[in-house]
Amino acid sequence: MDGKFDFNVKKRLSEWIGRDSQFELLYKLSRDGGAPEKFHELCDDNDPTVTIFYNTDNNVYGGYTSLSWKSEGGWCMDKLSFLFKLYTNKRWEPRKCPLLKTNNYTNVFFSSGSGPWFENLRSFDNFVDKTFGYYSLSTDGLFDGDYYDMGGENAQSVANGHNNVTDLEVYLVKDGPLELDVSWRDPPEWTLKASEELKELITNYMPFEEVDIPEANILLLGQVGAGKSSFLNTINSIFKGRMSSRACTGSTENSLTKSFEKFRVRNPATKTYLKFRICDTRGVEEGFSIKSEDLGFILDGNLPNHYTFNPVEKATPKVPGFIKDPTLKDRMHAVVFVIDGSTFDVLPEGIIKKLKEMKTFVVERGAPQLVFLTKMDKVCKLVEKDISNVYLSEVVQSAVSRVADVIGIPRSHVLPVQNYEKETKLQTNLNILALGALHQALMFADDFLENQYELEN
Ligand SMILES: Nc1nc2c(ncn2[C@@H]2O[C@H](COP(=O)(O)OP(=O)(O)OP(=O)(O)O)[C@@H](O)[C@H]2O)c(=O)[nH]1
Ligand SMILES: [Mg+2]
Repeated sequence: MDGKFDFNVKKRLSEWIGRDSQFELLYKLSRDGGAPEKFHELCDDNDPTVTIFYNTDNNVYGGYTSLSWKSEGGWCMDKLSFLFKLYTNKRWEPRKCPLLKTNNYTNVFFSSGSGPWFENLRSFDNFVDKTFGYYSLSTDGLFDGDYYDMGGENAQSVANGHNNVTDLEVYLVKDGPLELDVSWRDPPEWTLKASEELKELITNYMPFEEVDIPEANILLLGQVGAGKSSFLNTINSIFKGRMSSRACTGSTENSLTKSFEKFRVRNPATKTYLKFRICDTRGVEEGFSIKSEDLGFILDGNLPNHYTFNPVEKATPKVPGFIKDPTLKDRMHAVVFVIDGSTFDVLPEGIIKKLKEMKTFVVERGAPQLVFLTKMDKVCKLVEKDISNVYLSEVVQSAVSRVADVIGIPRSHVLPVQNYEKETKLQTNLNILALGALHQALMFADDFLENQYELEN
C-alpha cells in the first residue's frame, strides 16, 4: 500500500480541518473485523473523526465529520463534514470536497446496522468479510456530487469506479501539534543508561590534549531571559544529583545577570572540578548589549572573572584584574548563542541585529558557534508532555530551521534544549538533552583548540 497514513496525510488533513491535529486510530477494518456493531463499539461518542478508505488500486479517499458516530439517529446534518481524496492510483493528489453551500440536506448517517456512512461515500451495512483479498464496500452514490462539491471529481477519478478496499480506518481527531512519523534528527536513546553514559563522557572530558590547558571555556551569549543562567543551573543540578540554583535566574525586563561569571561544575564523587567552565554573561536587551570591545576582550581572554558589565562605558585595560597577556587557556573556545525558542518569532529586530553582529564578531575570531534553543516545553505541547518527542515535533523542527536561517548558522548547530524550571526532581530525558548539548559544545571547543595547536606548530 503506497498511500500510508503518514505525516503528509496528517498535515493535509489538519489544513483541511483548520487546525493542527493529532490522530488516534479508533477502528481498523482489517484488525477489528467488518461488523457494524464493532465499529460502533470502538467509534461511537468520539468526535470529530476522519474515515479513510484504501482501495485495491491504491486510491486513498475518505470523509471527515465533526459529529460523533452513533448507533441510532438516522440522517444528520454536519455542515463541517467534507469528503476528500489523497492518492489516485498511487499518486499524491490531495483534494478536498466540502459540503455544497447550497446543500440543505442531511449528510451523515447513524445506524447500528451500518459502518461509516456519508452521503456520497458509504462503507458497509451488515457484516462485511474479506473475500478475494479485499472488502467489497458500497458504491451507492460514490462521489456523485449531490451533496459535496466534487470540483470535477467523480467515482472514476477518485476510486476507479469501485469501492473494493484492502482496509478502512477511523481516526479520532484531537487538537495538538503534528507529530512526525520519522525523527527529523537522529534521536538519542531516551534511557537512564544513555543519560549516565553522557554524564560519564563529560566527567571524563579533557580539553584537546596537545594544548595542555586545564579547562575548556564555553561562552553563553543571548537575549535577556533566554535561559543562559538556567542552563548553567541545569548542568550543575545534573552533576549534583539535585536541583541547584547557583546562578541567579528569573524574569525581569533587564538582565538579571550583570557580570561575567566563569562557573565551574564539581564532580561530587571526587570533589574535583570538571574540565570546563560555563561562562555566563549579561543578556542582550533593547538599550543594552555587550559592547563589541567587551566581547572582543571576553573572546580573547582579557576580561577577568566577575567583571561587571558597564552599560555606559566599554571595558579598558584599566579594569581591575584585566589580563594583559592572555594565553589560550584564558580565551573562549566555543560560543553558544542561547535563544528562547518560544519568543524568537517576536524578538525585536534590534535584538536580532545585535545577535547577528555578535555572531559575525565571533566568526572573525575563529571561535566555533552553536545555538541552544531553549524553552522547548513552551514551544511545543508534544514536548511539554514528553521531552523525548523533541525530534518528532514539526514545530521544533521548523523553529530550528528558522533560527538557523536568521542567525546564519547550519541547522545541525542548533540544539533544542529545556532547562529545569518548574521541575522539582531531576528528569532523565531533560538531562539527556542538556548533556548532549553541552557535550557538543565541548567537542566544538576541542576542534577550536586543535586548530590553534596546528596554527602554533
Ligand atoms: N519553561 C521554561 N522556562 C525556562 C527555561 N529556561 C529558562 N526558563 C525561565 O526563563 C527565565 C529566564 O531565565 P534565565 O536563566 O534567568 O535567563 P538568562 O538568559 O540568564 O537571562 P538574563 O541573565 O536576565 O540575561 C527564568 O524564569 C527561567 O526559569 C526552559 O527551558 N523552559
Ligand atoms: Mg542570567
